[in-house]
Amino acid sequence: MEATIDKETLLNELDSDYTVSPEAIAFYREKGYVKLKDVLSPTVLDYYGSIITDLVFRLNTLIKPMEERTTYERAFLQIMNLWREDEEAKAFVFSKRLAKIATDLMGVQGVRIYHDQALYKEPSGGITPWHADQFYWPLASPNTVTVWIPLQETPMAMGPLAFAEGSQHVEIGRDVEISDTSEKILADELQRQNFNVHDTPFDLGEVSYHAGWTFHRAGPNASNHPRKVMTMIYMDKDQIITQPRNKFQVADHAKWLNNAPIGSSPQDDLNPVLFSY
Ligand SMILES: O=C(O)CCC(=O)C(=O)O
Repeated sequence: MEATIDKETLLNELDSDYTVSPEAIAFYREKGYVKLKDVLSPTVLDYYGSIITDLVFRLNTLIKPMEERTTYERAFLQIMNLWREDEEAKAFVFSKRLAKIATDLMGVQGVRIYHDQALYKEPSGGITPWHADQFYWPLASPNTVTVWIPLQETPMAMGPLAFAEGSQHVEIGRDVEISDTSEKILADELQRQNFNVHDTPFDLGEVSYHAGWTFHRAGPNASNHPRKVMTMIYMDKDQIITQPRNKFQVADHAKWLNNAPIGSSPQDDLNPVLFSY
């Protein structure tokens, strides 16, 4: 007989406290990322993972064969702002547990959601080229962070997320969009400057948080299963919107910030505060 799922217990877990150690906070601030174990239980990942997967396959429009896709299109199926599509996905994305960790790592008073995105690297999916996320965002301060949540154990063969340690502090390649060019330029430059690359598997329940200016990449998915990942991007709740500096930021300003005035803070309807002290 199938065990019944107690939704109350799942929701309680999503809102419960996770204590981030001072060591983890110091590590994040120095290296620009941190990996944390046992953040979500297998039950929560399984339950919300299947809701997210259903949404990904319902909303996905990228159906052309791998060999006809660009490098970016080969990297993953990318479905954004699931929280606005489904109440249960919203409960997951609005997890206070995950938002509080983001708040504590950045040392701010609270965080807003910028947007969420599911990133499903299909079997035979290619690399995610080196890049830094904040290149895409018209936001003033570097207090932005993404939680990367694998919905299954993620061995090296599936393309776990890898980080160039401490790269958030250097202003290299900050004007390059994610592409074969960013992969080449940044791989060369990060190696020339002797950055250590942290590339290890993720256990089930383990998640990473990386800062908006930390360079990161992922290998291809050489397994026979999709690498299912959910992500949420948080920003300091007092973040200020800046004049877009490239065409991607113009698009982000319209899509994720509702064209809120330059110089103002993001607005509550599209970018609600998910945790605040
Ligand atoms: O999942 C991936 O392969 C890339 C993820 C990423 O770039 C991000 O979450 O910022």
